[in-house]
Amino acid sequence: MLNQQKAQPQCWQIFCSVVDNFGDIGICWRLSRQLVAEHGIRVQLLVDDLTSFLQICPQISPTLAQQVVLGVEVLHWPNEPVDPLHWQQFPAADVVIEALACTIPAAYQQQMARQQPPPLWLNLEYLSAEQWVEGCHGLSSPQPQVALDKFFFFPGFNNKTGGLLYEQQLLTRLQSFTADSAAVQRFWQQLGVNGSEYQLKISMFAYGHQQLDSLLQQWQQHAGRVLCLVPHGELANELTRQYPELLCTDMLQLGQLSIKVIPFLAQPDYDLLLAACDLNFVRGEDSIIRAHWAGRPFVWQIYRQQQAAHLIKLQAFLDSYGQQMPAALAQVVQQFYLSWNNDDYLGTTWRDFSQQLPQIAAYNQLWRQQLMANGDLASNLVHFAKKKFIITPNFSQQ
Ligand code: TRH
Repeated sequence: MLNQQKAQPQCWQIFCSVVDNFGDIGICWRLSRQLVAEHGIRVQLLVDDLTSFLQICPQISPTLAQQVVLGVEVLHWPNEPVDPLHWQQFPAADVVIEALACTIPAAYQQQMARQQPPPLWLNLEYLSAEQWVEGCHGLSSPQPQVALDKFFFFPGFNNKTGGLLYEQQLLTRLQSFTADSAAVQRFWQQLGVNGSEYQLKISMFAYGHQQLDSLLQQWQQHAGRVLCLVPHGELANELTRQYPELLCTDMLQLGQLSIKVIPFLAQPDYDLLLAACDLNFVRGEDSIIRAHWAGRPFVWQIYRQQQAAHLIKLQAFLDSYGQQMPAALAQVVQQFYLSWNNDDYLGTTWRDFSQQLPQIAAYNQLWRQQLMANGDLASNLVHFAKKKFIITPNFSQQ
């Protein structure tokens, strides 16, 4: 166990349990890096699945119980029941974040309660554009078992929420990348693609679609050449089952459409992919936000929940995103999103949607500006902590 000393800088612990896929660790990893790099905070990221982590961060050694990567102390949080003594010897940080509905161990909660002053306990929630979020953001919830308060911190799309994750230099990095045609060309070459051959380059990160073929058919007949890049994963497997040729060819050619399965990229490279493509299909909570920053048209496949709860979240997002769009454009966008998320036939909606790509791209630039004006989530968290925390000498010096 790492020895923590109560000295500068402030220490934050982020607990991350990987429920499924890469969104949980994707978000926690970005937040951790940013707190270290931009706020000088010492961060311990406790994560229960280092193998998933490795997918988005090649520097991770999945067998190490503790390691430091990009300044973040990464600690394996074992899933099996751990001796309560383990947690009793684990010093609580100044700020403890339970990320994305995970639950920190009871023995550790006791440890937090024993600490004087106790840590600020935050629950970093899932992303939603639903209106109730605004009323709950920042609220405290008493935890009688340890006589501590836990505060809810909600990401979101307006200034009544905690905002969205983005790094201070992100736009500059993306803009200098897209403005440097040699760098873009090198990027495509690394993926084994000649980018200039295609009129429409599409990245396709999705859970799958029962009528994907109706979209692929449209792309095969597109006026110009279309490139569809599919990262390794469930959709790539689905396509390979449908087109076994993908097993032995680098690039599948279907009329105007070329399909290429690409490796799962490290997070910073995935940002570049989103910026280099003309249209990005994204899924889950983290890639949708990265697609926003790329400033290109995007289509969101929301993570499915029981009893279609995700469709309420999707509608809330569409209402918020489309609020300042011309009505006709908002309708086209909404229809395509709904067909994409409901596994509907995509032929007609794609034709309408594709005609609006330039308008969507222009709108997305404004929408991005509006979102960024809410401040980034990491800075908003630090701000929130400063306000809520019984100001310690450490904190006030930051
Ligand atoms: O992987 P996801 O489907 O994760 C999901 C969602 O977050 C969902 O909301 C959550 O409830 C569920 O997990 C448990 O989609 P998401 O959120 O977009 O996360 C993908 C991460 O992978 C994101 O950080 C971007 C990253 N990524 C790469 O780093 N390289 C890649 O090549 C690709 C395609 C993605």
